[in-house]
Amino acid sequence: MSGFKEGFLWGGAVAAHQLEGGWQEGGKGASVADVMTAGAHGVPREITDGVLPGKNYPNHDAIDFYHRYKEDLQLFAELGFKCFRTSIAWTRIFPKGDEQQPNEAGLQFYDDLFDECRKHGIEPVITLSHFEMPYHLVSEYGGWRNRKLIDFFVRFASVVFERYQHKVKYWMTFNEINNQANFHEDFAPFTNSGLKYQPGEDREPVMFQAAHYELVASALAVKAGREINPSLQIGCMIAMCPIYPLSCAPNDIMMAMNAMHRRYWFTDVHVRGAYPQHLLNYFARRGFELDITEEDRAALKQGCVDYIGFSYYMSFATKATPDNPQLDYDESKSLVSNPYVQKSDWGWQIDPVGLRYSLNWFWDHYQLPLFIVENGFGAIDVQESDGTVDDQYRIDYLAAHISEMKKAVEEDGVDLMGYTPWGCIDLVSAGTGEMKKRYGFIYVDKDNEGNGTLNRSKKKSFAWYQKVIASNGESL
Ligand code: P53
Repeated sequence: MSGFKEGFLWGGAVAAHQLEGGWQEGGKGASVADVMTAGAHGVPREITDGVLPGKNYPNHDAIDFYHRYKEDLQLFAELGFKCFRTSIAWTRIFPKGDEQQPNEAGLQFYDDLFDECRKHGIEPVITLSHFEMPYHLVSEYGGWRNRKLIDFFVRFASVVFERYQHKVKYWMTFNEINNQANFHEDFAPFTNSGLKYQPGEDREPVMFQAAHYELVASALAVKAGREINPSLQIGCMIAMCPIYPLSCAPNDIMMAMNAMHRRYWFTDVHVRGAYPQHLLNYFARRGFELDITEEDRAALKQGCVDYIGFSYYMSFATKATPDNPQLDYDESKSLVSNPYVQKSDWGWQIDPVGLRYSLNWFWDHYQLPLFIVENGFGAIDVQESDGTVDDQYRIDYLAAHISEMKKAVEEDGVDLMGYTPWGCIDLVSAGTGEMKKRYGFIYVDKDNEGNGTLNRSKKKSFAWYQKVIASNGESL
């Protein structure tokens, strides 16, 4: 008998900007994703000053889910999905972000989408902000470095909670809010928070300030959602890459502990409604003077999340070095290669056991229900002449991870709500903007340059995942 609970939410996950396309349809405004060009492994996506002629912006058309969602949901229903995780593009509802009134055409699109889900018995699971905030809030307000964004976000959240409260029960506020712990690179600060740094600017306190405003906005949104409808379940969303010590040398252990502190304190604030003391001490040591008011602290306490949603793709490793006596973690410098695991073509360390470890880590720390809202294998798929794709490597990756997730539930007793593998249909990669980095059970005929018919077809993993769901995780 399977240990997954009754009503376990098997499904798949995507995000609006990575699949919808229709970037200017229905009154939609430009988002941060609309000003990012295509990159590749080792070639960062360029963040342009608005939309420039002659550049390749892969999110503009993506896989045209905006027009094809009925066909795609039909395939998800065939897979047996109990739930479907996507996001609401903020720019369809508030095209610039600072309007007083929402855009009805955008609201109608998601009404239709959620009705279509419900028609198939598929529960929508919705992220409010998934790397797609209005670009206007960046160019006019400086992104989340500006406190005004709290009100804009809470207005957006309240409008959609009110509108969809009878169609959507499960929500998350900010996707992978902790990616910005990697603040030395440009991608995470921009996609998480709409931050563009000045040359020479001290980036770290800016990141902490932006994250603080987001955490306050998240808490106020949770509070507003509960007032609108107490049956809503509102969670956070954390990118979990557990950071292992490279060895059992005591300073390697301490280095890994500090690294975990610096990447996962966001969860403490979401769950407990307060900053951990180690972080307050770090702010003091570094002389960061952040705008954190008494009112903010009260808001954080009143908006603790109902569950922890998280992504898991890979684990990290770190070690102490003599030039870093305080064992401070800098994500752009402190990570080392783990000799015990393999890597994907994009250098992501493949570590199924790390998923069991992560589930236990979250459960031990927080005792809140957990939801694996992303997991998957980005790979180059080859379509045979008969249209099939033999993605056995994807089946192997997912089977190994589900098997560890099962141990965490059955043997370790963690409370797990569901599992939604990432990119259940091929879509635009967030990190690189490529189509070539595919995750789906469903192949989409489109290449990096934007050529292709956009036809959908089933990969080998389609029938496999269908059986996994039908057997409640027994048949791997
Ligand atoms: P791509 C970094 C590390 C872990 C997850 O990523 C990440 C990232 C950002 O690239 O992002 C999440 O497409 C994110 C999705 C994204 C997915 O992982 O770079 O929530 O939007 O597509 C996979 O291969």
